[in-house]
Amino acid sequence: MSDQSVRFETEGDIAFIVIANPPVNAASIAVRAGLREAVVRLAADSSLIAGVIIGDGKTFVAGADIKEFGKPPLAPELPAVIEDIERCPKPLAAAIHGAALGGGFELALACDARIATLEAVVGLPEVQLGLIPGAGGTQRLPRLVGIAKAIDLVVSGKRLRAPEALALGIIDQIADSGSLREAAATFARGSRKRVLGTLRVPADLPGDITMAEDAALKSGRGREAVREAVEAVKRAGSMPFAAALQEERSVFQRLRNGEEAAALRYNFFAERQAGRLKDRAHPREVKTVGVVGAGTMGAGIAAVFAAGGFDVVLTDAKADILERAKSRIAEALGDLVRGGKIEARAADEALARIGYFHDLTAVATADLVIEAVFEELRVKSDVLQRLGAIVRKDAVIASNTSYLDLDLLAEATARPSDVVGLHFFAPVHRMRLVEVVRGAMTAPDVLATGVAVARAIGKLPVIAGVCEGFIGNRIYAKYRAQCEFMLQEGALPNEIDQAIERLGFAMGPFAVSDLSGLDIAWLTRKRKAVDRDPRERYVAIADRLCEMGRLGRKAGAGWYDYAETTSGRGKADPIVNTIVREEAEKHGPSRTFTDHEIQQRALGAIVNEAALIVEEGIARSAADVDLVMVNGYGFSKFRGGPLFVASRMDNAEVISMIDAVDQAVGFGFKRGDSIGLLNAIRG
Ligand code: 3H9
Repeated sequence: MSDQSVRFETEGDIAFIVIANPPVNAASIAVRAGLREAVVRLAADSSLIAGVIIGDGKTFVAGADIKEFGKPPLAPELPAVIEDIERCPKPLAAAIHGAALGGGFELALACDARIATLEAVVGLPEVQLGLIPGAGGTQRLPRLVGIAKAIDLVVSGKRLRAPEALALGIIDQIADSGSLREAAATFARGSRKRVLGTLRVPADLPGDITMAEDAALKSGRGREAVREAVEAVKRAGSMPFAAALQEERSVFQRLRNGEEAAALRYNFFAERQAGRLKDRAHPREVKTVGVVGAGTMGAGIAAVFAAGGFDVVLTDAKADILERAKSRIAEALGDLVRGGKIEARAADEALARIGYFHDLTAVATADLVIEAVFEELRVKSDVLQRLGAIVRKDAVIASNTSYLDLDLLAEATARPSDVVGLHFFAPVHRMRLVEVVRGAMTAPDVLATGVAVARAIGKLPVIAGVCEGFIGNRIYAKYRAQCEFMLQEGALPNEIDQAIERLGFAMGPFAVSDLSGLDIAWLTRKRKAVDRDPRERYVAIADRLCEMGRLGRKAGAGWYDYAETTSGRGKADPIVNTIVREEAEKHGPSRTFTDHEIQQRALGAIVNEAALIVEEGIARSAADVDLVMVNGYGFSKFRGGPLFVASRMDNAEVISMIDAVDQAVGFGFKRGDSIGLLNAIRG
């Protein structure tokens, strides 16, 4: 072979076509060209009777090379290579270890047999990248499992383990990892050509296809990739194979060039970069996790670590809080079971892994201790000071603070190099994000431990530096303030919330505020009132609501009225609107806002603060900021994140957005290099 991305090896009468394109054997151009050459060679060599396609390294083939997607396609394209494999007169078996995903699985489906190791996974995750399978997956898979099951698999992107794939007839045999090569060779030698395209699609039970279609469209409401995937799979039952393949290809190409696919690709690579450390320090070993404080956050943290296989020691000085934590943890684990995240047995095992103690010294032997006590500097410092003395010298101490100065907290322990921030989001068992906060003194292996444990419990770690609110809460505060300024200029809460939801947030800021309660922010404002510079713009509307006892959903009223709601969504309330108008009159001439104006002001505030955060080194990249907004603040993943959205605008529009924010903030506004930030995304 001209390139070593595909090796051609022979053993007796069998050819081994070995794909060697680290790290994940993506089907890049060199792989496709190499495969094509190998198939020609196999067909032409009369001493060979069959072939095995196998991956070198840790996996079979992870799919098409996603890095090639933003560029014009290069021949030979994967569908053509797959056609060569199907047309090869000699049988080919796919020997699968690791993952056969997307185009990698489609490659295996073109082979005459599939042998996999027990740990191998197969699947078509293209819909999660805003695509449909583009190399025959929508046509070959239904010929093995029927249309209803194929709709489910393609739309969910589910990664099937080998036993499940065997039961569905997707693979033909499971082999030990040590004998995969030989098992596949034996299978290939005994195989006849079995071209899936020539098979009839097995009949589904009446109603099954409609049910699968309804479920798919419900789960992916409004998503073009989902709608197209359903249609493509259904064509396997209504259109000749070759024509359906062509149709699949043209839909794939169109989606590939679309905005959703671009956003999801961006997100895919951002997730893989997040939490990656340059100094390659080894994390400390963690088996037992101590959690101090058994309130909502502490109980949630205990639940996710137990579900992740760690032993957990949960402490709280108050008996009633510890008791309440038991039911909170059971609820969280039950929720994970209902959501299909863990099995019922795993939830029972997790419960058995948690010990409950009143005495703080119970955490003395833990490898990692996370404090999750009340968010107040004095309270947290006091606990951390005691932990510094109690906790083993080689253990890591973490704080779940969401705002406070981690360096001050670390000092309290008298061993600041052992301290890292682990900022979880509520509800802990549902929210993927963990801000791993690096203090000035945090040792590299302590930071690495924070990242490693977050990953081990299935969370997405994003590294943040120390400042008030870290990445997420600092940006959120500026964005929220901007939304309140708009109230003071005449926009109504529901108008702002609706515009913000159309921008991509799952909920607008006032609906969020009602959900979390207005009281904590009110207390903070009162505490900070003495230090406030009178030149700073201040909006008193929330204070007035709090004074009226409108503390949010729990009080039946806040920014909205919840008296008659059954859906959880409040009704716009004339009382609130009157207060807003009164405050707007005091501020100056009030006016109406368009959706677009609201969105620009909100986005401008986010972009500018993100630029400052990246310049200050609090966040490592724009992509990290978007991951935080998507995974911690409900911004739509399908739109990439607020910065990705802004990166699609032209510079003049971005600058006018920031100018509007500047004008609204007035005193104290600091401008970041927004264009530089967005250029990093534009590449
Ligand atoms: C497709 O196939 C379309 C077809 O239907 C049609 C074609 C015509 N391409 O995740 P990791 C990189 S769409 C390029 O940390 P793990 C990744 O960026 C594709 N690069 O490893 C990272 O690079 P770096 C459908 C890829 O062991 C490195 O590999 N396939 C690709 O935790 C390690 O990645 C998928 O959606 C790729 N396809 O997990 C599968 N995949 O080190 C996507 C990975 O420079 N991949 N990279 O940052 C995965 O799910 C996981 O990577 C996998 C390994 C499970 C394979």
